[in-house]
Amino acid sequence: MKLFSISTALFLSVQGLVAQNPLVTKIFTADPTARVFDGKLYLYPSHDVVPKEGIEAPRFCMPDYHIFSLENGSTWKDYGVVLDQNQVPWGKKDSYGMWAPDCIKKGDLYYYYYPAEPADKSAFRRIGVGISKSPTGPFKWEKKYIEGVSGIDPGLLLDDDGKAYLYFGGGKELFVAQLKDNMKEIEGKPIKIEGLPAGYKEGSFPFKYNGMYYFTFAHVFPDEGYTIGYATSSSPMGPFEYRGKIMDNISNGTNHHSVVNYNGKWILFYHWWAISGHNKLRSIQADYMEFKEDGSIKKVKPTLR
Ligand code: FUB
Repeated sequence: MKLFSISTALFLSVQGLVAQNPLVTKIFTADPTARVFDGKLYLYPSHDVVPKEGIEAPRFCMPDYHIFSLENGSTWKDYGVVLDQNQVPWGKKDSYGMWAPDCIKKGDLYYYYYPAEPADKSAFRRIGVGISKSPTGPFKWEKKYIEGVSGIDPGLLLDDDGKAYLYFGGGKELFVAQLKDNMKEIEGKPIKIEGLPAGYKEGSFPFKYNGMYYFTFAHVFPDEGYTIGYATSSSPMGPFEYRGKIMDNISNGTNHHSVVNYNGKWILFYHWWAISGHNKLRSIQADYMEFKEDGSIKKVKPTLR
Protein backbone atom coordinates (compact mmCIF):
# COMPACT_ATOMS: atom_id res chain seq x y z
CA MET A 1 0.00 0.00 0.00
CA LYS A 2 1.35 3.44 -0.97
CA LEU A 3 0.97 5.84 1.92
CA PHE A 4 0.82 9.62 1.45
CA SER A 5 3.51 9.68 -1.24
CA ILE A 6 2.78 12.53 -3.60
CA SER A 7 4.65 13.68 -6.67
CA THR A 8 6.18 17.13 -6.63
CA ALA A 9 5.76 17.55 -10.38
CA LEU A 10 4.32 20.96 -11.19
CA PHE A 11 2.05 19.60 -13.86
CA LEU A 12 0.81 16.12 -14.50
CA SER A 13 1.22 14.38 -17.77
CA VAL A 14 -1.36 12.32 -19.55
CA GLN A 15 -1.15 10.57 -22.86
CA GLY A 16 -4.39 10.08 -24.69
CA LEU A 17 -6.11 11.69 -21.72
CA VAL A 18 -7.04 8.54 -19.83
CA ALA A 19 -3.89 6.52 -20.32
CA GLN A 20 -2.13 7.80 -17.23
CA ASN A 21 -4.47 7.51 -14.31
CA PRO A 22 -4.32 9.09 -11.77
CA LEU A 23 -4.53 12.40 -13.60
CA VAL A 24 -3.34 14.86 -10.96
CA THR A 25 -0.31 13.91 -8.93
CA LYS A 26 0.76 17.18 -7.31
CA ILE A 27 -2.13 17.34 -4.87
CA PHE A 28 -4.93 14.99 -3.81
CA THR A 29 -8.11 15.65 -5.75
CA ALA A 30 -11.59 14.11 -5.57
CA ASP A 31 -15.17 14.52 -6.82
CA PRO A 32 -14.12 15.62 -10.33
CA THR A 33 -16.61 17.64 -12.34
CA ALA A 34 -15.33 17.82 -15.90
CA ARG A 35 -16.68 20.53 -18.18
CA VAL A 36 -15.93 21.51 -21.76
CA PHE A 37 -16.12 25.25 -22.33
CA ASP A 38 -15.43 26.57 -25.84
CA GLY A 39 -13.73 23.31 -26.80
CA LYS A 40 -11.40 23.24 -23.80
CA LEU A 41 -11.58 20.65 -21.01
CA TYR A 42 -11.66 21.90 -17.42
CA LEU A 43 -11.76 20.02 -14.13
CA TYR A 44 -13.52 21.30 -11.03
CA PRO A 45 -12.55 18.83 -8.29
CA SER A 46 -12.47 19.03 -4.53
CA HIS A 47 -9.16 18.86 -2.65
CA ASP A 48 -8.21 16.36 0.05
CA VAL A 49 -5.36 17.16 2.42
CA VAL A 50 -3.66 15.26 5.22
CA PRO A 51 -5.20 16.62 8.47
CA LYS A 52 -2.79 18.77 10.45
CA GLU A 53 -2.41 18.01 14.11
CA GLY A 54 -5.29 19.51 16.06
CA ILE A 55 -7.66 19.69 13.10
CA GLU A 56 -10.93 17.99 13.71
CA ALA A 57 -11.63 16.26 10.42
CA PRO A 58 -13.77 13.24 11.19
CA ARG A 59 -14.54 12.43 7.59
CA PHE A 60 -12.55 14.36 5.01
CA CYS A 61 -10.11 17.23 5.36
CA MET A 62 -10.93 19.62 2.53
CA PRO A 63 -9.79 23.26 2.83
CA ASP A 64 -10.16 24.78 -0.65
CA TYR A 65 -10.70 24.32 -4.38
CA HIS A 66 -8.34 24.25 -7.35
CA ILE A 67 -9.28 24.34 -11.04
CA PHE A 68 -7.40 22.50 -13.78
CA SER A 69 -7.45 22.70 -17.57
CA LEU A 70 -6.07 20.28 -20.12
CA GLU A 71 -3.28 21.87 -22.14
CA ASN A 72 -2.03 20.44 -25.43
CA GLY A 73 -3.94 17.23 -24.74
CA SER A 74 -1.28 16.10 -22.31
CA THR A 75 -0.81 18.47 -19.37
CA TRP A 76 -3.20 19.50 -16.62
CA LYS A 77 -2.60 23.11 -15.66
CA ASP A 78 -3.36 23.95 -12.02
CA TYR A 79 -4.77 27.47 -11.54
CA GLY A 80 -4.14 27.31 -7.81
CA VAL A 81 -6.63 27.99 -5.03
CA VAL A 82 -9.78 29.52 -6.46
CA LEU A 83 -11.67 29.55 -3.16
CA ASP A 84 -10.36 28.98 0.35
CA GLN A 85 -12.67 27.86 3.17
CA ASN A 86 -12.07 31.13 5.03
CA GLN A 87 -13.14 33.23 2.02
CA VAL A 88 -16.67 31.83 1.98
CA PRO A 89 -18.68 34.94 2.94
CA TRP A 90 -21.36 32.91 4.77
CA GLY A 91 -19.16 29.98 5.84
CA LYS A 92 -17.91 28.67 9.12
CA LYS A 93 -14.18 29.35 9.48
CA ASP A 94 -11.66 26.49 9.34
CA SER A 95 -14.38 23.94 8.62
CA TYR A 96 -12.28 21.80 6.25
CA GLY A 97 -15.62 20.93 4.70
CA MET A 98 -15.32 22.16 1.11
CA TRP A 99 -16.96 19.21 -0.60
CA ALA A 100 -17.75 18.56 -4.27
CA PRO A 101 -18.26 21.63 -6.54
CA ASP A 102 -19.51 22.22 -10.09
CA CYS A 103 -19.21 25.02 -12.65
CA ILE A 104 -21.46 25.95 -15.55
CA LYS A 105 -21.45 28.57 -18.29
CA LYS A 106 -24.54 30.56 -19.10
CA GLY A 107 -24.26 33.35 -21.66
CA ASP A 108 -20.82 34.89 -21.20
CA LEU A 109 -20.57 34.11 -17.50
CA TYR A 110 -19.34 31.16 -15.47
CA TYR A 111 -21.14 30.12 -12.29
CA TYR A 112 -19.22 28.09 -9.71
CA TYR A 113 -21.38 26.22 -7.17
CA TYR A 114 -19.94 24.76 -4.00
CA PRO A 115 -21.14 23.36 -0.67
CA ALA A 116 -19.79 24.62 2.64
CA GLU A 117 -20.68 24.61 6.31
CA PRO A 118 -22.75 27.71 7.10
CA ALA A 119 -21.62 29.92 9.97
CA ASP A 120 -25.27 30.28 11.02
CA LYS A 121 -25.42 26.49 11.65
CA SER A 122 -28.74 26.32 9.76
CA ALA A 123 -27.79 23.08 7.98
CA PHE A 124 -25.01 20.52 7.57
CA ARG A 125 -24.10 22.17 4.27
CA ARG A 126 -25.47 25.06 2.22
CA ILE A 127 -24.64 25.75 -1.41
CA GLY A 128 -23.05 28.99 -2.54
CA VAL A 129 -22.23 30.43 -5.94
CA GLY A 130 -19.55 32.63 -7.47
CA ILE A 131 -19.63 34.39 -10.83
CA SER A 132 -16.79 35.06 -13.24
CA LYS A 133 -16.10 36.07 -16.82
CA SER A 134 -13.53 33.26 -17.01
CA PRO A 135 -13.84 29.50 -16.39
CA THR A 136 -10.84 29.71 -14.08
CA GLY A 137 -11.91 32.78 -12.13
CA PRO A 138 -11.45 34.94 -10.25
CA PHE A 139 -15.04 34.46 -9.10
CA LYS A 140 -17.10 37.04 -7.25
CA TRP A 141 -18.58 35.05 -4.38
CA GLU A 142 -22.19 35.74 -3.46
CA LYS A 143 -22.56 37.05 0.09
CA LYS A 144 -25.31 34.55 1.02
CA TYR A 145 -25.90 30.89 0.24
CA ILE A 146 -28.76 29.91 -2.09
CA GLU A 147 -31.91 30.31 -0.05
CA GLY A 148 -34.09 27.18 0.14
CA VAL A 149 -31.25 24.78 -0.67
CA SER A 150 -29.56 22.71 1.97
CA GLY A 151 -27.36 19.76 1.15
CA ILE A 152 -24.18 18.73 -0.61
CA ASP A 153 -22.93 17.97 -4.11
CA PRO A 154 -24.34 20.57 -6.50
CA GLY A 155 -24.69 19.23 -10.06
CA LEU A 156 -25.80 21.64 -12.77
CA LEU A 157 -27.67 21.27 -16.04
CA LEU A 158 -28.20 24.03 -18.57
CA ASP A 159 -30.97 22.96 -20.92
CA ASP A 160 -31.22 23.87 -24.59
CA ASP A 161 -34.04 26.31 -23.81
CA GLY A 162 -31.74 28.27 -21.48
CA LYS A 163 -33.31 27.02 -18.26
CA ALA A 164 -30.84 25.86 -15.61
CA TYR A 165 -31.33 23.21 -12.95
CA LEU A 166 -29.53 22.51 -9.70
CA TYR A 167 -29.41 18.90 -8.50
CA PHE A 168 -28.08 18.26 -5.03
CA GLY A 169 -28.27 16.30 -1.80
CA GLY A 170 -26.86 13.35 0.04
CA GLY A 171 -28.73 10.66 1.97
CA LYS A 172 -31.81 8.67 1.10
CA GLU A 173 -33.17 11.41 -1.18
CA LEU A 174 -31.74 13.71 -3.85
CA PHE A 175 -33.35 16.92 -5.04
CA VAL A 176 -33.66 19.17 -8.08
CA ALA A 177 -34.63 22.82 -8.35
CA GLN A 178 -34.92 25.12 -11.32
CA LEU A 179 -32.71 28.17 -11.05
CA LYS A 180 -33.97 31.65 -11.76
CA ASP A 181 -32.36 33.52 -14.65
CA ASN A 182 -29.93 35.16 -12.22
CA MET A 183 -28.57 31.66 -11.37
CA LYS A 184 -28.41 32.69 -7.71
CA GLU A 185 -31.92 31.82 -6.60
CA ILE A 186 -34.29 28.90 -7.14
CA GLU A 187 -37.83 28.91 -8.47
CA GLY A 188 -40.19 27.62 -5.79
CA LYS A 189 -39.05 24.73 -3.63
CA PRO A 190 -36.68 21.86 -4.53
CA ILE A 191 -38.46 18.64 -5.43
CA LYS A 192 -37.38 15.10 -4.59
CA ILE A 193 -35.99 13.21 -7.57
CA GLU A 194 -38.43 10.34 -8.06
CA GLY A 195 -37.61 6.94 -9.54
CA LEU A 196 -34.24 6.29 -7.89
CA PRO A 197 -33.51 3.01 -6.10
CA ALA A 198 -33.36 2.77 -2.32
CA GLY A 199 -30.00 3.21 -0.58
CA TYR A 200 -27.65 6.05 0.30
CA LYS A 201 -27.16 8.45 -2.63
CA GLU A 202 -25.03 11.51 -3.36
CA GLY A 203 -22.83 12.96 -6.11
CA SER A 204 -25.61 14.17 -8.42
CA PHE A 205 -24.47 14.69 -11.99
CA PRO A 206 -27.00 15.46 -14.76
CA PHE A 207 -26.43 15.67 -18.51
CA LYS A 208 -28.45 15.48 -21.72
CA TYR A 209 -27.88 13.08 -24.61
CA ASN A 210 -30.05 12.57 -27.69
CA GLY A 211 -32.90 14.56 -26.14
CA MET A 212 -32.91 12.37 -23.01
CA TYR A 213 -32.04 13.61 -19.51
CA TYR A 214 -29.49 11.44 -17.73
CA PHE A 215 -29.08 11.67 -13.99
CA THR A 216 -26.04 9.90 -12.56
CA PHE A 217 -25.34 9.47 -8.86
CA ALA A 218 -23.15 7.67 -6.37
CA HIS A 219 -25.26 4.92 -4.85
CA VAL A 220 -24.57 2.63 -1.94
CA PHE A 221 -26.04 -0.85 -2.20
CA PRO A 222 -26.00 -2.32 1.33
CA ASP A 223 -24.14 -5.43 0.17
CA GLU A 224 -21.81 -3.74 -2.31
CA GLY A 225 -20.75 -0.25 -1.19
CA TYR A 226 -20.47 2.78 -3.46
CA THR A 227 -21.39 2.28 -7.11
CA ILE A 228 -22.24 4.79 -9.83
CA GLY A 229 -25.83 4.47 -10.99
CA TYR A 230 -27.85 6.27 -13.61
CA ALA A 231 -31.46 7.02 -14.41
CA THR A 232 -33.14 8.68 -17.38
CA SER A 233 -36.16 10.87 -17.95
CA SER A 234 -37.85 12.86 -20.69
CA SER A 235 -37.96 15.83 -18.28
CA PRO A 236 -35.10 17.51 -16.37
CA MET A 237 -37.11 17.29 -13.16
CA GLY A 238 -38.15 13.67 -13.59
CA PRO A 239 -39.66 11.34 -12.71
CA PHE A 240 -36.59 9.28 -13.62
CA GLU A 241 -36.27 5.59 -14.38
CA TYR A 242 -33.32 3.76 -12.87
CA ARG A 243 -31.29 2.14 -15.67
CA GLY A 244 -28.50 0.39 -13.77
CA LYS A 245 -24.85 0.86 -12.86
CA ILE A 246 -22.14 2.72 -14.79
CA MET A 247 -19.46 1.49 -12.39
CA ASP A 248 -19.29 -1.22 -9.77
CA ASN A 249 -17.85 -0.60 -6.35
CA ILE A 250 -14.07 -0.06 -6.44
CA SER A 251 -13.54 0.44 -2.71
CA ASN A 252 -12.89 4.13 -3.22
CA GLY A 253 -14.86 5.16 -0.13
CA THR A 254 -17.19 7.36 -2.18
CA ASN A 255 -17.87 7.49 -5.88
CA HIS A 256 -18.46 11.08 -6.95
CA HIS A 257 -17.97 11.45 -10.68
CA SER A 258 -18.97 13.33 -13.84
CA VAL A 259 -19.56 12.55 -17.49
CA VAL A 260 -18.40 14.69 -20.39
CA ASN A 261 -18.17 14.53 -24.15
CA TYR A 262 -14.76 15.76 -25.24
CA ASN A 263 -13.52 15.62 -28.82
CA GLY A 264 -16.38 13.25 -29.70
CA LYS A 265 -15.65 10.76 -26.92
CA TRP A 266 -17.61 10.21 -23.73
CA ILE A 267 -15.47 10.17 -20.62
CA LEU A 268 -16.30 9.24 -17.04
CA PHE A 269 -14.27 11.10 -14.42
CA TYR A 270 -14.16 9.60 -10.93
CA HIS A 271 -11.71 9.22 -8.06
CA TRP A 272 -9.72 6.44 -6.48
CA TRP A 273 -6.77 6.31 -4.11
CA ALA A 274 -3.98 5.31 -6.51
CA ILE A 275 -1.36 7.56 -4.87
CA SER A 276 -2.17 7.42 -1.15
CA GLY A 277 -3.72 3.99 -0.69
CA HIS A 278 -6.16 5.81 1.60
CA ASN A 279 -9.76 6.59 0.70
CA LYS A 280 -9.73 10.01 2.36
CA LEU A 281 -6.80 11.09 0.17
CA ARG A 282 -8.21 10.58 -3.27
CA SER A 283 -6.89 11.10 -6.81
CA ILE A 284 -8.97 11.76 -9.88
CA GLN A 285 -9.06 9.39 -12.80
CA ALA A 286 -10.85 9.08 -16.13
CA ASP A 287 -11.96 6.27 -18.40
CA TYR A 288 -13.89 6.23 -21.64
CA MET A 289 -17.60 5.49 -21.49
CA GLU A 290 -19.87 4.19 -24.25
CA PHE A 291 -23.56 4.24 -24.98
CA LYS A 292 -25.45 1.37 -26.52
CA GLU A 293 -27.80 2.02 -29.42
CA ASP A 294 -30.82 2.10 -27.10
CA GLY A 295 -29.29 4.92 -25.06
CA SER A 296 -28.22 2.73 -22.17
CA ILE A 297 -24.67 3.07 -20.84
CA LYS A 298 -22.13 0.27 -20.98
CA LYS A 299 -20.57 -0.35 -17.59
CA VAL A 300 -17.14 1.28 -17.33
CA LYS A 301 -14.21 -0.86 -16.30
CA PRO A 302 -11.99 1.52 -14.32
CA THR A 303 -8.23 1.62 -14.75
CA LEU A 304 -6.95 0.65 -11.34
CA ARG A 305 -3.23 0.25 -10.94
O1 FUB B 1 -15.56 14.61 -1.05
C1 FUB B 1 -16.47 14.89 -0.03
C2 FUB B 1 -17.78 14.23 -0.28
O2 FUB B 1 -17.58 12.83 -0.38
C3 FUB B 1 -18.46 14.59 -1.57
O3 FUB B 1 -19.15 15.78 -1.53
C4 FUB B 1 -19.27 13.38 -1.78
O4 FUB B 1 -19.84 13.29 -3.05
C5 FUB B 1 -18.27 12.31 -1.48
O5 FUB B 1 -17.37 12.08 -2.53
